[in-house]
Amino acid sequence: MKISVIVPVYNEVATIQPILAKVRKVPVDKEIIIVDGNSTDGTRNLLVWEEKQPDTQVIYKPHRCGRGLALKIGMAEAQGDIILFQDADLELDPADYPHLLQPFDNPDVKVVFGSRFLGKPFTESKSWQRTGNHVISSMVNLLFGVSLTDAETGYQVFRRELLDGLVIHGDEFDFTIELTAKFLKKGYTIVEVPISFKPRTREEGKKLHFFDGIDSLWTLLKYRLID
Ligand SMILES: Nc1nc2c(ncn2[C@@H]2O[C@H](COP(=O)(O)OP(=O)(O)O)[C@@H](O)[C@H]2O)c(=O)[nH]1
Ligand SMILES: [Mg+2]
Repeated sequence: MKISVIVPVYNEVATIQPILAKVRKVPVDKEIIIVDGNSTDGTRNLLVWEEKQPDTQVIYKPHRCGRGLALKIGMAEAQGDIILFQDADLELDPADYPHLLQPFDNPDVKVVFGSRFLGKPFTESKSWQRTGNHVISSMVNLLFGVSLTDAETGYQVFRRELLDGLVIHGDEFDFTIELTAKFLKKGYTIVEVPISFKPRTREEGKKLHFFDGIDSLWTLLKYRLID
């Protein structure tokens, strides 16, 4: 089973090398596809070195492209059996890959999400991001009759064959919830496994904003109603 690890990057000069080192340490057969949305902070100079590695391909976009578009560009190049998205910050830990991949031993499993919140009490985190995630997951559960704990996780892992005929419109952070909605609409069961999570601050480079959460709710309603 080969894994296509797709890495969307925008101005991650401090973390791109450490995260790639962590990805390469995981003992699974994989290809790494990095899509840079025209970084201006020196990330590109580092990517020039990274692409010398035989397992790594870098796509440089000449203009800014959002996280969603970067993922779509990466998926179009993917050759693996399983698609896995890896953000270029250090919030999610590649050491969790074996847990994320284990459910695919069952041929009926098509989609696995890594949940930042599964098995942890809601009171553990008080941030607005945690509350926002809870609101969005609750809305997904209500609209689709499921019981997910982290519908907006970065670790959305799935068989590449699911890309056949799949159209995702969102080019920004709305990509994630649109993908979740479309998997559920197609009737796929999403298996959740717990993952570790180290949230970063805006000062450390976080690019997700409150407004992206509002956008997600709107996107969710839209794709519950239309395709
Ligand atoms: N190509 C590209 N990647 C982006 C863009 N914005 C964010 N990213 C990447 O997407 C990932 C997630 O960004 P982050 O700010 O941590 O958002 P969060 O983890 O969803 O809260 C990181 O690897 C970012 O570098 C963008 O406009 N273009
Ligand atoms: Mg992040």
